[in-house]
Amino acid sequence: MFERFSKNPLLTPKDIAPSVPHHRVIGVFNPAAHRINGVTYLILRVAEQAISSPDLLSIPIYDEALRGYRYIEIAKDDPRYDLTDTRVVRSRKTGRILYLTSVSYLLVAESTDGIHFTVRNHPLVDASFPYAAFGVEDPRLTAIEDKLYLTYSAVSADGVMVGLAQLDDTLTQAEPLGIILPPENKNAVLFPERFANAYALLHRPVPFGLGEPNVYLAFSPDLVHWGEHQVLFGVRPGMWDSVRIGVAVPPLKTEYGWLVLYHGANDQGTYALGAVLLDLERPWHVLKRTRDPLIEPEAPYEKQGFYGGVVFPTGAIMDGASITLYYGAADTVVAGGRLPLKDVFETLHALDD
Ligand code: MAN
Repeated sequence: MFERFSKNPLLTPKDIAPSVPHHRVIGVFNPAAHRINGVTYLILRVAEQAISSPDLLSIPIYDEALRGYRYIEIAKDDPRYDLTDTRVVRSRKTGRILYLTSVSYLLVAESTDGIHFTVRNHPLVDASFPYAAFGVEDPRLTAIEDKLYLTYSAVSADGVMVGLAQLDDTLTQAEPLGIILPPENKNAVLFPERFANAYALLHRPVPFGLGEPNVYLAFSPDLVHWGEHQVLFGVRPGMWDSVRIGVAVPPLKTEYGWLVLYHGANDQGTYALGAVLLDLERPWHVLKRTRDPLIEPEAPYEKQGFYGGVVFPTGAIMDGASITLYYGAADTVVAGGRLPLKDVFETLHALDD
């Protein structure tokens, strides 16, 4: 049912100049999306690695005193480290993540046809933001009462947490409003409307001991202080979304309810897309959920890349009868396509069905 754009991938690392000369861009992916007055904006996640000798990994970490990066060098054959997941450096002893292998920042691109994008030169949000020395990742953009808000993952030695920023109309300035959820939490999206005056957010904490990574709903009087946390939906053992889930794009208002697209991963690390439907007035009521993936990695650029087997939508624009989706493929490129609403509703099942 998902119709990929024939021009895919829309953006690749070759389209982006590195932010410093001795870095190379290894990925442009997981973009937030928004359309104002016929212009489609994407806020791209750009990932860079430091160029180093082939037997070394040189890890960029933002240093406030330097107002730039410092580098930690790791020999690729050092037995203390496990480098099997291309995205992270793990301790062999504890299995825990010590560093990321790349640093990410956010860059704006714009287009009048939604397909051909011009990329700006200056990062909108980068590792100099609070708690982001390891980088800024996976932005989501929501317009609420004509103001633009960006949620993103801030990554540092303290963990992965949710940051909030307000953007101006031209997407040239990001004003940090603070860390709104502590580690580990990711994939936070704001609803475009308030409920009885309260702002609403979906987010995905990762419990360390007991519990699974469930999607939560929370409310706030001011966008900064969040409470009334409640579990909405979780992983499904034995299914394509058995290991991890997270909301993909801000909730889409439809006549049947809030359509919430979410990504899920199985034990093979394959990322696909599903959906739940929430009640319009009482979004804590999950009405329906899809059984099989709406989109899964099929195209070569989704199957192969820095981290293959990933479709990761982060931007959506309602286009009449279909949703235009922008997504990261294989943690390497930006792709897009159209998902007809009718097909999505046909695959949503009542929860007790
Ligand atoms: C996971 C992946 C990476 C990401 C880190 C930190 O390992 O999603 O792409 O960089 O988490 O958020």
